[in-house]
Amino acid sequence: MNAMSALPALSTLPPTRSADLDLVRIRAEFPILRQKIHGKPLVYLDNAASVQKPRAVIDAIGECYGGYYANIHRGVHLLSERSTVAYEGAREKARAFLNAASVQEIIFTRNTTESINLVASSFGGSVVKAGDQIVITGMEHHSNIVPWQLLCERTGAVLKVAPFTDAGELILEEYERLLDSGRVKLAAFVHLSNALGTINPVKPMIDLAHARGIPVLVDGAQSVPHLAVDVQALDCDFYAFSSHKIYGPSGVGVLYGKQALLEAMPPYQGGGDMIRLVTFEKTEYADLPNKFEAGTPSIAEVIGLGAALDWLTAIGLDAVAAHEHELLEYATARLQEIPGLNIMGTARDKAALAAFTLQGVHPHDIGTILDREGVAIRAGHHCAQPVMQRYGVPATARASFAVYNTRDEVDALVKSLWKVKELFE
Ligand code: C6P
Repeated sequence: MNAMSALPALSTLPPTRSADLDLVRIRAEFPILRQKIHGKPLVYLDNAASVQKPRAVIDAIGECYGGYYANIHRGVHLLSERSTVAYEGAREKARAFLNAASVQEIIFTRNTTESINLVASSFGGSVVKAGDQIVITGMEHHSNIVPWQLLCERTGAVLKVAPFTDAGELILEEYERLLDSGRVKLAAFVHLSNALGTINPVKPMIDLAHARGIPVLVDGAQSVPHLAVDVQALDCDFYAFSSHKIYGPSGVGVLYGKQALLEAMPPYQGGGDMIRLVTFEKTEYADLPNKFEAGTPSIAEVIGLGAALDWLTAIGLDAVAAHEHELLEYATARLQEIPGLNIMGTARDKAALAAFTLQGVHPHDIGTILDREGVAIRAGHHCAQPVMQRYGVPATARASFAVYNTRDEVDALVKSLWKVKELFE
């Protein structure tokens, strides 16, 4: 019996059912989803890498460039004023989205990576000394490893890594033990792992650090599109995310930081817009948030992020989370029907992504064959090589879900994987 003849019947469950979402309407808002790839309907399951953009975001960017674009904060003319109002309006939307106390706590950067580098360079550079320690976890993206390694190289500090279980769950006692050294200057960890899907217990992790006077940075690159985040309730000191993973354009990131910390930190980069007064002898820096936004920012893209946050808020993150959880459960059950398929990351608290290996098939081959079926997934180490090393694999295939994905698409993924099996048997 070959693999195809073993193909189980496709789902008898309603294909686009979701508790609270009108998926037909939501999907219609994404022009890119209408196309065919290699003659097959596009099934886009690479959302953890970057998610597609709804019409509202595409239009907001077009309206800016087509209607009122000019540089911000500088001009006395009307277009500059209008662009400035829209740009600062997006800052208020980001503040409200994270429930930050003030817009002064919202810094626009290029992406999560730059947000973390800003903290490593500015906070780390001024606070961390030789012999100090930074605590991260074993499931970090390279963006939350390498900036700290660079800081350690510059200062003589030491990076400490809290381990996780085979299921992909952080070992909280080990994390706590690392915090107890008396030398930890910052704990920096991922909210939602891009390689495993694990949702970390960030609130207890923050509280454990704060009980020892240690500030915390949370890498929220993957969490913000899937979970409601309230930085005041979490009480984190820094929170970083990228616009392109939350239905907004690329080229924009957000760094939330508590005002007192940001005020005490030196600028990250020097240039225009971050100053109050410049002489050749001395420069006085601008107030927050401008102190950390040197040079002309990604104006239209920041405005596009504002539109994305409005769009997602209107749908409601609770409804998004419920729908995606349903998809995850369905996808997990269907994937487990495939012999030789091993899901990596089975944490009890897990978001809608499935990373897996298939016995005898390299993940890149899986990705390439799936592409011919119109199914876009990511194959590789997902910029989380230590996670691959932890499991002794070079790479995984990863299907990651967004609000617009359907059970039909899970079925298409599973059907294509049976084809992969057939080709390799
Ligand atoms: N992960 C993925 O396919 P940037 O590139 O700066 O927007 O985001 C970096 C980043 C930081 N932390 C986490 C947890 C991430 O998942 C990412 C980006 C993508 O998984 C691209 S490697």
